[in-house]
Amino acid sequence: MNHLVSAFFIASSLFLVQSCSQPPTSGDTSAQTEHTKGHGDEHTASDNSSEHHHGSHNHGTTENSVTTQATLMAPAEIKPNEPAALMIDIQDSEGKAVADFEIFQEKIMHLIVVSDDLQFYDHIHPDYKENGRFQVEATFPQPGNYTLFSDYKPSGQNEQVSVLQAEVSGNSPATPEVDLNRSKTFDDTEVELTLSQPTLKAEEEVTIMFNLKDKANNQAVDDLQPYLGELGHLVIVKNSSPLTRADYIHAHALKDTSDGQVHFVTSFPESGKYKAWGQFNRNGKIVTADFWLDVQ
Ligand SMILES: [Cu+2]
Repeated sequence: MNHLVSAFFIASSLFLVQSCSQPPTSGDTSAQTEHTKGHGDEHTASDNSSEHHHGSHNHGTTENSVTTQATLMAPAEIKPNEPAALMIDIQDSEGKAVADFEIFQEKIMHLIVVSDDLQFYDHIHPDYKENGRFQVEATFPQPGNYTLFSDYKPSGQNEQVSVLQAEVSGNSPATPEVDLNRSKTFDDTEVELTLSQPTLKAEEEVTIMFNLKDKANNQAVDDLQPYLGELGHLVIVKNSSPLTRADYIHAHALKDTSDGQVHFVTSFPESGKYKAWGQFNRNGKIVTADFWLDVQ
């Protein structure tokens, strides 16, 4: 740790008010772009549980919004495929360390790492040290720019998402074309994506359905286990530059679907190309299934 250079990339502070998977009710315009995270029903914070009734929230007046900021410290040079020790400091709007956090979805911080061309995705869990500081080792496969969405919950506050950026040395590879194929194989799992709507439209609620089959027998998988407390997690990032908090969507799986079916309800803030990564736990092995989506 002591030969870390304090290379500050970006400290980003964001208002993340009440998160939910429902579109905001009419009359609420102030927080529309932030309404991109979904909660499972059991994901109920003890401090403000009255706001969590099956996704139908009142967005007007009861929100407990807070501003935090995150600072990323990384080695002066990050090389491709070499583990890099990262530290993330969380501070309040006055620069004071935020020291107390709540565990949510089984972890104290969720860190989503994507390459800015959305080819690479990783979901890792930094350890909390003290005084607002988190540590994690991350490996970046290719040169280029990366964005880190750091998701955490200061005690007694709403979930926060801070956006950090890192650069990996070298020449970044050419970006492959956007592939809108809805049927793909990921190791032993065949995944087919279906949508409740023929066309995805901005600000319209949609159900995104992952249909998982075992490659060996072509049958619906029957070995799904909870992953971070739920049947699956879905992260969606809008293809844009630079990536911001508004480009990040996190949805939780609906309950009680049949074998091999994992469904998510979400909506997209605006039109564009989005990359979606669904993550599922097949008996201890995490399957990450990625698809591009085109939103009109
Ligand atoms: Cu996580």
